[in-house]
Amino acid sequence: MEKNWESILAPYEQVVTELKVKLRGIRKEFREKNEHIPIEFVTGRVKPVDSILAKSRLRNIPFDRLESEMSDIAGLRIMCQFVEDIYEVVKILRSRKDMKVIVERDYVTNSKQSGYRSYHLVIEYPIQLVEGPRNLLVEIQIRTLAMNFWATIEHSLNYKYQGDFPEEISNRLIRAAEAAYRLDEEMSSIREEIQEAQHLFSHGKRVEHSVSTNGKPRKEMHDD
Ligand code: 0O2
Ligand code: 0O2
Repeated sequence: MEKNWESILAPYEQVVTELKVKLRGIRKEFREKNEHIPIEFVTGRVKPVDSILAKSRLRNIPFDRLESEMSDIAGLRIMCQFVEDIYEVVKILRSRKDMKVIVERDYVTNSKQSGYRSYHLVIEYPIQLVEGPRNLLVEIQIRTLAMNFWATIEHSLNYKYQGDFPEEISNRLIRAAEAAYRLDEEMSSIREEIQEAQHLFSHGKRVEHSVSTNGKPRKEMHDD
């Protein structure tokens, strides 16, 4: 019988939407406290049906076990400026009462053979549906902008080579991953300087926004 994927995936769409709002909410909390924001931006997606089917064939996951065995049908990605921010975000997520971290994979300190770096969490997230509550698995990938740059390029090259890179290309990718990591290390070493500059910049923007052309204060606005 033909499966109704739209209704199967609807709860996952809801999870992704809810979590995007919550994770972006964390940004807002830090901004309001005028502290360094460990989250630069958040993206999310529900895995496309053809990718779900391909992965279930590859991993031998029967349809009735998709919910319990495919942990990335709902996926969120959190991008950070600094490596240190990744661990701060992990700490924040571990301490939340509205989700439960059940798996952690630290590919930041233990990069994959490909050169891939990122911190992966699998969480259990409860949602409320008309037919009752359900606990769904969600994969959250946390990485720096440099790690994301590398992973995005490598992922698109994967489409061309189907994971079977010529040796020359995979060596170049490994070197590029090392260069991206060195960039992260350099940025971390001048982190305080950068943060101070960002603090001054965002403070300047707020002052600019709160003074209107006639010099009278007006409603405060914030830029992202
Ligand atoms: P915000 O509040 O500015 O982050 P949606 O469901 O509409 O919110 P959509 O269109 O499904 O989001 O896209 P996705 O892939 O979930 O998230 C894209 C968000 O990431 C967009 O934010 C982009 O502006 C942001 N984004 C993507 N690339 C970058 C980047 O390189 N730097 C920054 N700072 N942000 C990036 P929104 O939707 O405008 O919301
Ligand atoms: P997509 O949607 O195309 O990104 P799991 O698949 O979670 O059951 P696994 O394979 O041990 O188990 O998970 P892992 O390695 O923790 O995470 C898999 C996801 O991490 C991948 O999803 C990618 O998004 C990302 N990833 C892992 N290794 C690499 C890599 O070498 N390069 C890039 N660009 N991304 C990587 P999928 O399944 O590929 O799906």
